Amino acid sequence: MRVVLLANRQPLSGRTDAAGRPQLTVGGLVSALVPVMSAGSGVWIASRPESSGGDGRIEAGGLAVRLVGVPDAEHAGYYQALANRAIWPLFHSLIPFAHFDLAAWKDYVRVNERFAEAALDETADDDVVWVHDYHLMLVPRLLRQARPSLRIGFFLHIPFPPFEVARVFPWARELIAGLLGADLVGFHTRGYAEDFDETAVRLLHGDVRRSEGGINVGRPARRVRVGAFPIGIDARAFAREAAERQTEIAVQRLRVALRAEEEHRIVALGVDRLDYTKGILERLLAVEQFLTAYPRWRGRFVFVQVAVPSRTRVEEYRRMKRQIDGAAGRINGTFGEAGWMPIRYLYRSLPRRELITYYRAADLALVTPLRDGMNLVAKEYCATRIDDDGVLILSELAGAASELHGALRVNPYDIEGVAQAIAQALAMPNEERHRRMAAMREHIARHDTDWWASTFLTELMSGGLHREPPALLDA
Ligand code: GDG
Repeated sequence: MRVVLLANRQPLSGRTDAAGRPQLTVGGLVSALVPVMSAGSGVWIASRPESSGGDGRIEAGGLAVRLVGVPDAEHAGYYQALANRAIWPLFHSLIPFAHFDLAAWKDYVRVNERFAEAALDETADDDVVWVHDYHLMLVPRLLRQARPSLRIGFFLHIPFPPFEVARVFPWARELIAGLLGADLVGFHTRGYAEDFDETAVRLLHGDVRRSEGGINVGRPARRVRVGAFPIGIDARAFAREAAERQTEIAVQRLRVALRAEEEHRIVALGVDRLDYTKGILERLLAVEQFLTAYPRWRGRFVFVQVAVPSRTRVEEYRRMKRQIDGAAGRINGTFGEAGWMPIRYLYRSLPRRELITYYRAADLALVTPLRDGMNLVAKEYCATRIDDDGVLILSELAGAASELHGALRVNPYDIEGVAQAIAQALAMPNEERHRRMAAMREHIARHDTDWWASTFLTELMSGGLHREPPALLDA
């Protein structure tokens, strides 16, 4: 079976690492799908603005990529204005961040048409098409209209919002009808799948009826299956790289540089794209609150925040960066001393080995998004803790909270609650830390990227019912 995969962003950054291997672009979707696509014979279709080269094909690192050229102005409307400034904030239930613009919507429609045309061109009758994420929600319907018998899957990497939020989107009916062109629509959690079902039925009433494990569309009815497929990571690769001698040495060096051993300092870590959904500002305020409420930890607690630049041309992101810079400076100014600064703030993307070094060096990870489809950083942190040590503090508003029961759960808006969770993590007995981490590692190892992709694709091919994924999930 050949998979034709559609995702806005192409996975190859165009750069190579020291060993000459192609470097990947940073982001959850790319991290998850590259292992799937580099193992097979399929093609990855992505967009590229004309000024960056437009139409093209690239093959590297076992990946075949077809690039769909898009005029720059149209790309800006589709990507910056509609996908990133309208759908992204709204689907994370952050309504005040959302901006709606008819011209941008038209660009979105046009780019979705371009993707559908490229997919039809690449796809033989027995191939399957797997469409990804919120940039391409109209594509399944366009493909269904052009080729009714095609196998089409869609996976949404971000949350699906409750009906009352979804209906705010001025073209919500078109988006939902777009997705209903698929045979199978997948989400990270059962909660998102249920919100989608409810939204579809209430917005498109008459044409759409609920059925066990999915939705019936039109008359005679065509069945669209809807299910939860929590995304995994390449857990084995993370564990292997974490165990390498080179990583061990780097971890020791880093802990020495942070004076973690010599002065018994605790190292806490946050890793995110710099995005307002990730709750970085609130997390800094929680660190400030922790140092205020538990003064005995001053001088003995270091919080490292890695923030990867993202969507730097969007105004909301620039404003948020100024706020985060300001808060980090203020907290260091208030508490810092000659030999100790509570916050180390890295505003750049780290090479993968360095990222793994930070994961392994951290006594606790603060993963506190305001809303997050899944959050792979939480899973990666656990997968690298091959010593079964370390504490994960996890937002209950991240999809990952449905699976990672060994984490300390927090409400990211509750600054005092997060500060208390830090204190609880620091007081946790060794045995409890190990037990919690071992359970999470085992779950992550069993439900890895291969498990996720094969569960989705098997379901897409089988045509059976799917509501309960094999993993145990909360709503
Ligand atoms: C979307 C959804 C969902 C981060 N910093 C560096 C770096 N990263 C990598 C991490 C991880 C990925 O980026 C981030 O993934 P997340 O899942 O945390 O977040 P999003 O980018 O928002 O992803 C999310 C995901 O899609 C998958 O469905 O989980 O909810 O929002 O893999 O390792 N990688 C490197 N250097 C860094 O500095 N090399």
